[in-house]
Amino acid sequence: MLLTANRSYWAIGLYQLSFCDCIRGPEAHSGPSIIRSKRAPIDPDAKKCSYTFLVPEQKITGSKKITSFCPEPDKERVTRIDIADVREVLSKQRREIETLQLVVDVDGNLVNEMKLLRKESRNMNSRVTQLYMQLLHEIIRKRDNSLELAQLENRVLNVTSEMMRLASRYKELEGRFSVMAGLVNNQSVLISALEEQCLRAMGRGELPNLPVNNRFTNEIQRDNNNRAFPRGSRMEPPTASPFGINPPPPQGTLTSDGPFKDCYQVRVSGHTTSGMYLLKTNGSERLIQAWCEHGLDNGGWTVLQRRRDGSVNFFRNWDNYKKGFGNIDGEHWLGLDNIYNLGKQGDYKLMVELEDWTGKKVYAEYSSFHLEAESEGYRLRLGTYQGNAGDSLSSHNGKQFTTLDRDKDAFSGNCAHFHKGGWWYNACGQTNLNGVWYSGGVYRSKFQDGIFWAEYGGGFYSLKSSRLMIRPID
Ligand SMILES: [Ca+2]
Repeated sequence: MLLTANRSYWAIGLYQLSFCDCIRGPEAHSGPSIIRSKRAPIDPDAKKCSYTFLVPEQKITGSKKITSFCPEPDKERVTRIDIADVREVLSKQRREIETLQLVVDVDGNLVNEMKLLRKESRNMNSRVTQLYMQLLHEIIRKRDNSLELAQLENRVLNVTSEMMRLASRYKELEGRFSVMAGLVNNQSVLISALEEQCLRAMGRGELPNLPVNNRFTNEIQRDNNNRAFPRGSRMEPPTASPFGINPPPPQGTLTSDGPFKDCYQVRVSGHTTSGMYLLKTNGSERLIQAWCEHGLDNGGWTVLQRRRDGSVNFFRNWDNYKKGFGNIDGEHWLGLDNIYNLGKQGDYKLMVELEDWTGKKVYAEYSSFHLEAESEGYRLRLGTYQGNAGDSLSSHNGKQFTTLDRDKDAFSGNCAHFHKGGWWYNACGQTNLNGVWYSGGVYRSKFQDGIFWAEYGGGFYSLKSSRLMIRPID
């Protein structure tokens, strides 16, 4: 056994032997028996000794005799060397242990670091997975967005092309409308010229066999200055319509007195029957035929405009609106010039009377009313509203008059073209009492061109009848 031990063990064995076995008998050992050699008798003084080790036989039966000779040199010196060796070995082992400890420590740190790195790596993996999913989601979303964008682009393209088509169609219609408006204008001019011609012919007595009666014509006179109406006398040789059509007999008759400055004066003079009367405004030599309404609110109202059956076309030019047109006992427009001259005479108020297709009548009254001169485009000047029709005219207050051939409105186009009338249009406005008369009130046009009063019936309900009337303020 001792033969196979390492060096350190061997050295330790020698150390023990050197202190114990030289003085004790072989019986004290339980391990190998040590027998003092016969050839080296014990001599207490002698430093030299030899021992015989008896090692128990393992495989070989019987004891094995090992003879060892202690070295002759000094026993203590050998022991120091051994101790030094042992110490060196111990020191070396300690260093190795320390080195190993250091290595272990370093390894421990490395392990910890490795663990941290692994943990971080796992976190990173998780984060990368998350980012990947996000990216994937984003890609899918973008693809969806791209699809939506493509669809939207297609729709925009479609709408754009539709818009271009409509714009082109609109341009075409606008061109046609301009042509038609020009035609209407020409016809209006022609009608005016023919009317003038007829009146001149009548003045010269060139029209044969005209019926003679004591009634006025109900046609508004274009140029009353050409005709001498003797003051205080009955009407001049009556005429038929300049166009050869005998009009229905007017409801009112003229009186021998007059002309009057307005219908209020007619009323004050004692006339209580509504009808046509001859007026002559202050400072003007022009005689005006006008309808005086005496059946409403104590009478004395001078009618400026009347609609009731669509018998007169109101889509006319500036000159027509300036001079007036229509039939005094029916639909007519008294003329901007006449209205202006009337308004100059004093303080008037305006009454707007409206009737719907159920026969209901409503009114809007304005506390003051007058027009500015033609140079100001016959600008409308209104007072405050009261009534039960709602106020749809105040928004036109301060506006100039616009016709199909004279655009004074605030709209980029001409409101008269769209509303097919003449009015103090704004852009374009809340009322159009000179628009197209639609039987039943239902429009037959895609334009808002009926006789409407927005506050009563809305913009797409054409009223049955309307009247504009003025009377001096009470
Ligand atoms: Ca305009």
